[in-house]
Amino acid sequence: MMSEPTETQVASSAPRTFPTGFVWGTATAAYQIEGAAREGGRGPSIWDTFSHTPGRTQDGDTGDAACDHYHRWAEDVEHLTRLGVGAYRLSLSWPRVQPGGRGPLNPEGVTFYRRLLDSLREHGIRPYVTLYHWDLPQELEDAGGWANRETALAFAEYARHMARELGERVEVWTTLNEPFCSSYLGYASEVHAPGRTEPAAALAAVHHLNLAHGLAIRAIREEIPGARTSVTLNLHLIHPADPASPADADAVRQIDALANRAFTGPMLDGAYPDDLLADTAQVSDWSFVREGDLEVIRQPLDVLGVNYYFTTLVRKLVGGGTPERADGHKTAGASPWVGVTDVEFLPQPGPHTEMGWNIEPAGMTRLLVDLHRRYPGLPLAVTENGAAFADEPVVDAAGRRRVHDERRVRYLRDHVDAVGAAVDAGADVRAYFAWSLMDNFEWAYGYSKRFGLIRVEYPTGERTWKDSAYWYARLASTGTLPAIADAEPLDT
Ligand code: IFM
Repeated sequence: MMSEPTETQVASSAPRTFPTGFVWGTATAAYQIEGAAREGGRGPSIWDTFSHTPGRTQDGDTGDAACDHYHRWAEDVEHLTRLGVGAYRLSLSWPRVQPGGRGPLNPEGVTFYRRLLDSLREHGIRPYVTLYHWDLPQELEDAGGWANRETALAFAEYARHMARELGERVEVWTTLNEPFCSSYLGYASEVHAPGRTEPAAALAAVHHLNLAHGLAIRAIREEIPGARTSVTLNLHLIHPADPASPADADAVRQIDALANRAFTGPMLDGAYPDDLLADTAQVSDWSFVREGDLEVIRQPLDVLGVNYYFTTLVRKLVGGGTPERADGHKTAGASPWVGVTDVEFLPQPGPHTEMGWNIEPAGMTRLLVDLHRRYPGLPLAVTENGAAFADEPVVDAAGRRRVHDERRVRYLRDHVDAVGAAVDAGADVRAYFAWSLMDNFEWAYGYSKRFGLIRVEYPTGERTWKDSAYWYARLASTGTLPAIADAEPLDT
């Protein structure tokens, strides 16, 4: 979403209380936590291939073992129960339930998720299920991946199968997580699987992901007429370097078109923006958009998922040269910004997280309020928000293992407060999910970045609650924003 620079948020003095029924949850994704990559009949995904390719991930890390959630899921449900969250956002591993991405299901994989969802329900935790969080079955990539229209059709069939198999266990069905990353980072800038540098394929991937979303929602609703459906987008809040500069305003427009409106346009407004098509005309004629596609893609949604971590600062590059690319995405590869050669992404003032991302809670308020104004009838959920910091465990005076992650507590406090400010301003935000329940495989960064409320030791898998977990448990049980100091075990 475009934005003018915002005023710094003023922390309120009275503890902030959220509306009754506001949902507190935590989020994870299959490839990042499950491990058991070659167990239970699971087939290979593009992330198995990518992470096993030398040089693709930090330290050559892979998701082979990850957090061993596949074996420790019952323990993880206990953690969620102790946290007192009302919801848990997880993703299904497509290659675990349908190894080839087409054809027969793998009963062992389906049983794994049935048990997990049943157990969550038994513990009073509502499952928000994402169908695609980046782990495309390798066989589908071998046939062209998201650049191939057939992948969208296969995804719709997979969604239909999952609706039949898992049915009412699922509270909210989310089709895709951050199609921005699946398309541009996977097919243009090579920092995500499948690691391709084909700008035209990236635009085809954008469209086929959008199409997959629409087809999947249709299929789910055919199977479960009352299903609640959603998609999660990592919308960019973009600032111009000079708010008075028309050139910088145009840079904001260009990035907004690629990062945001390439998805909200077809999904929520029923069309690709004209300026996006014009900006990328040198790369593609978009002839992969067929008659009827836009009608399929624009499906009514019950909730829009928003992932928010940082903001983006852009300037029009005048006079050529190599543009600076402090855009928050790994810069090891080619540019993800298809068709854009004259926009610079500027570093932002601190503080920053371990990912190098600037911390700007007010950006979250702005994003949610802007979305609400633009799509007034559409409920919103913050489906991811959190911070990577390198905090080490210590043993406290009582002999307990602790992780004092005050920076994460502060980050969460300020961002949850920012969500509250959006609610106060009228935005219809219904839920907040902290990323992440536990430390996990952070894609090309491997295990080097820790986002969890719960620390995970590698390779033992031992879990330790960080102070942020104690803090979040208080928030989830009271619906009132705890103080930073309220990050102690509940029994002290
Ligand atoms: O870990 C990722 C997640 O998979 C998608 N959203 C951003 C997170 C942090 O980078």
